[in-house]
Amino acid sequence: MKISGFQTRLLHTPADDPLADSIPDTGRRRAFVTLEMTTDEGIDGVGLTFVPALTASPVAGALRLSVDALAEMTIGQDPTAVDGIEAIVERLQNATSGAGPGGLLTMALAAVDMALWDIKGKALGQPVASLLGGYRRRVPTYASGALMRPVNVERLAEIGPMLVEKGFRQMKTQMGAEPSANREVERIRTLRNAVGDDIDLMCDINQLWSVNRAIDIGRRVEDYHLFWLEDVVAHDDYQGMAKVADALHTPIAAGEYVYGINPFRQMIENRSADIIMIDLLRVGGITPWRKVAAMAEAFNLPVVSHLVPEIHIQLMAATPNALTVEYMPWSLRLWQDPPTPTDGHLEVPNKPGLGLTFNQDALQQYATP
Ligand code: SMN
Ligand code: MG
Repeated sequence: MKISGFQTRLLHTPADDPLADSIPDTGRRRAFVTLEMTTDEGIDGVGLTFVPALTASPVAGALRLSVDALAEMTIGQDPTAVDGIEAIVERLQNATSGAGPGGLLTMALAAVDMALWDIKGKALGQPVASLLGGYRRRVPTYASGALMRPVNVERLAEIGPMLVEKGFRQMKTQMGAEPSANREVERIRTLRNAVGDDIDLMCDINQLWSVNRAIDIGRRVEDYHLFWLEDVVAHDDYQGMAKVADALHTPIAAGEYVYGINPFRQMIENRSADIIMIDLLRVGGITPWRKVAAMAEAFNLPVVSHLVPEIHIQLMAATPNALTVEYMPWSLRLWQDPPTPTDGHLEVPNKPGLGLTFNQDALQQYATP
């Protein structure tokens, strides 16, 4: 089998929040780049990447061009060969390493890598989760995106129980933007009281605290038993994060901001985090993702996924030390048949490859020329 062609698209979708049932069109957009690869045997592969920005990013077009450039290099290659995906990805990495390992090229590489695994799965008639080792069918998932910083404390108390009603047993909120430590704690107290003690609550700080503030507020919220506190300080302050992790009982999660494999080594060696969060796009795709997960396993650490649950389900299902899939629904409208949670779990689709088909109407609708 040989890769024979590809098509990319740059899309801008409304920055809405379906889990909170709030679909106000604020005019803000999220930018995605989709990849469809074709082979000489009629098997297609799909890939996806996106620009993590809240407004139309000036570099979204450059991301698409990067996917084009990398996909072009795969023409004539065979992802099912003995010298297959690892070898292809290594060539792409080597060809771009002067412009990497972080940034747009890594995120572009992720889309190509995904499509290669999708093609291999379809060629062999197996879900990617099986190709990666196969561990379980269902993985716990948590609601994300509905309880974020702009949501005020009164709305937190309404939306939390709504998510429980929808079947979620775990959900994530955010701190980091309130004017006082008391007001930060108030958010967690309110949400905990609203959902009760049996729901797992995560909280994301997105690097907004100093080490001292993280220890101070972190101690004050320990009474509310958070499942984890995420990115409490600057993502590359490995020693500062370790100080926070050491000072608190609450597990510290981190990892979504780093690119490639090596920063995870720093994070793990420094004992900065108790839970390793891997972003499929920033790590550079499925091929490096599983290496980070295995590195964490060797240190007895669990891993969690960041964004794109429809693709991460394949990886998380194949990973014994995987804890829970972030159900962030941003990219779901791009697919015909994305997996949806039941009883707080996501299940691997009973289809080969990634088990996903682009919704061609959505691709047309959101395409940016
Ligand atoms: C997050 C990061 C990037 C985009 C959306 C949300 C957040 C998370 O840090 O962990 O979901
Ligand atoms: Mg986060």
